[in-house]
Amino acid sequence: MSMHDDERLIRGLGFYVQDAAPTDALHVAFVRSDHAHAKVLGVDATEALGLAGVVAVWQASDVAGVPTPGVNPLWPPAEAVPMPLLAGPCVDHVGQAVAMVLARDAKTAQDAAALVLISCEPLPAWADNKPDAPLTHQVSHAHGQAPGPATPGVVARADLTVPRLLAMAMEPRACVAQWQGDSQRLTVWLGSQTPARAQADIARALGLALNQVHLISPDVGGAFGSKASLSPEDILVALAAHRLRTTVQWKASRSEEFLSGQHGRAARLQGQLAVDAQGQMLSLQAQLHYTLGAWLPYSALVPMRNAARILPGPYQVQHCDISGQSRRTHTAPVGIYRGAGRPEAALLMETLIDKAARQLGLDPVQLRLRNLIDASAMPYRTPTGETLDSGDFPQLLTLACERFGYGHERSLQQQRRAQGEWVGLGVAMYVEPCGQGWESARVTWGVDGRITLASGSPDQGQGHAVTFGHIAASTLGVPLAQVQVLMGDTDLCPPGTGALASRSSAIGGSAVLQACQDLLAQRAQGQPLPLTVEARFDSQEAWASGCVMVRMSVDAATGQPRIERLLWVDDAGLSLQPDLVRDQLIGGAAQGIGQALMEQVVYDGEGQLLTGSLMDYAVPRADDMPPIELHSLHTPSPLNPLGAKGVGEAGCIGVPAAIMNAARDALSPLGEVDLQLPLRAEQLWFALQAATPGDTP
Ligand code: SMO
Repeated sequence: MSMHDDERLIRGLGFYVQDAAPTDALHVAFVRSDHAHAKVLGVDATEALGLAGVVAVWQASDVAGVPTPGVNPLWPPAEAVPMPLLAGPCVDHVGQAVAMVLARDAKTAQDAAALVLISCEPLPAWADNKPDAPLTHQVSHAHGQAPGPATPGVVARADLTVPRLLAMAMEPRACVAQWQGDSQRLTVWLGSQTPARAQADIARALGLALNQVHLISPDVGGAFGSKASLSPEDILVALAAHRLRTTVQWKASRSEEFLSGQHGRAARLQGQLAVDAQGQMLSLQAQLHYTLGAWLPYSALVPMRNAARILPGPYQVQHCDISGQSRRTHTAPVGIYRGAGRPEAALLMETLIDKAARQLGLDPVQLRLRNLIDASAMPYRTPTGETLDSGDFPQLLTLACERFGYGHERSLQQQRRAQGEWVGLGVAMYVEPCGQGWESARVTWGVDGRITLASGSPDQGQGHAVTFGHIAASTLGVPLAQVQVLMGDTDLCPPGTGALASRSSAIGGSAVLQACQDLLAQRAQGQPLPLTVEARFDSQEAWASGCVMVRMSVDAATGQPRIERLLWVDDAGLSLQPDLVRDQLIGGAAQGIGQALMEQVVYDGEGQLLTGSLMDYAVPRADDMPPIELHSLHTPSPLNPLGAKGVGEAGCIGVPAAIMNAARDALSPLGEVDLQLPLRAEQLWFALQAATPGDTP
């Protein structure tokens, strides 16, 4: 990983796993299940093995007993759900790998895969939102005294479905593994957010010592949570290279990402918010239902846990009763995806607040202002037991209103409604817990004056290699060009947590700072070069926050929604590289807009995937993006020396909730309209048809 990456990447000079073209590699093709749930009666590879160039066809019995990675041990699931490398005795989702073909070239591997015969006996299957599916994990948070039934005020209720999504990294999964006979080591090229954990998981699966696995995560074309843990396919590629003492290569197609890549979200959120006649939030109750896939990636339980603990957001709520359940389905695995539960929390809370405001006849901004936690209350202990380290929520909202011209926008809305237009304003506030745990840095000051900085947190396009380089250069007082940044290589970098959950700048950056300060101190004491210092920075969670405001119109004839304005005030603490922060916010907003308006992975009731390609799954394009007006606050986090918080997930958290509120506000002349994400034209058009002839916006 070098500095000044944008130009290199844009010019096509990046090096991705798919660019690795080892000579004499065996190529892999997977035979995948057509059934969502079935007993595998037999796998017949006779014909496939007869094809010239086919080296092996593996099925479940060939990989039985291989240790596979488990889930995060902090939260053990109620039932053990092992990751299957190849399906057997049952297949548990459409697209699950049942057999693996190894051949001399990719085309032969694919041709042979088509010749493998699988016989199955179908079993009952189910997909998302089955209330009695096996319960794998649950949490509950109860706090405070529920208000009596006689308390005057309103109770807002919401029942929201959060679509299943695909992270849609530009680069599908790929893995190359090469056995080095002379050193008895396996080199694995894999796009990964967590190289150290991937190295450990592969070593354990293969029965190798940790240092016998060299994991290289080169340039990565997007990850967003979906590359935070290994796929069965990755382990199989490594296993084959080790067993056959050769080089093995696999590249997923886009369709394979839909079939067996990690999905995200897939939740149903039920909540009710009681607010007294003065607009004080009294009670928040919620039941969060999360779907898990056929097996559990390392962080599979995180989205539900996050949504439950974050739900009250930046508001003071006297009484909370929140429960969450995660249940298993016959679908591709569901894991973390940009936001990991935070978007669901914001969507439910912000929808409830707007509904309560309409019931009270109170402006939604006013209702929020009456309930926001004050900056003077920081650090603030939330009713779900979290500690907000810092933030100034009233100032966020006030600044957003000022820059948006909120009062003026409301009068424009009135004017346009009078002319028959459907126009809505949506507000959403959010918190983004980030920077949790630890990260490492190793910094070497060479005799030639050059600085080599190695971090445990790799870069998948966020650009934090540049941020880290700047921290080193400014701390050590050397030109940036003299700093080399190494990431994503377990031979060159110290073990670390990795780049996920918006943590790299806050803790990875702080580790770099700490190592550089130590280095400087040693140099001041006259220690001779070369000097190397390693640091580990450990932290409690820092809480970023923000406020998004949207103006949306809905075409009366077609239902087509149009985001006319999107203004956003984000507080990610002290900003280290404003350009990179801006780019992260805009990228996150694009994904948030996709979630709000168009993206949805759909299974039918029997677990058949109906959206298996980009023909069926819409992602936002450049012309779907509105101009985004960005403003920021910089409330420093007291938890790290950079005062930094996270920024990576913010767009997916605040933007969909604000868009949802804008759409509901636009249609509010029709009464309370039940809307669900994604807000496609069809749904809005149908809602408009409910208008009686006399109704006007
Ligand atoms: S969803 Mo993120 O990469 O923790």
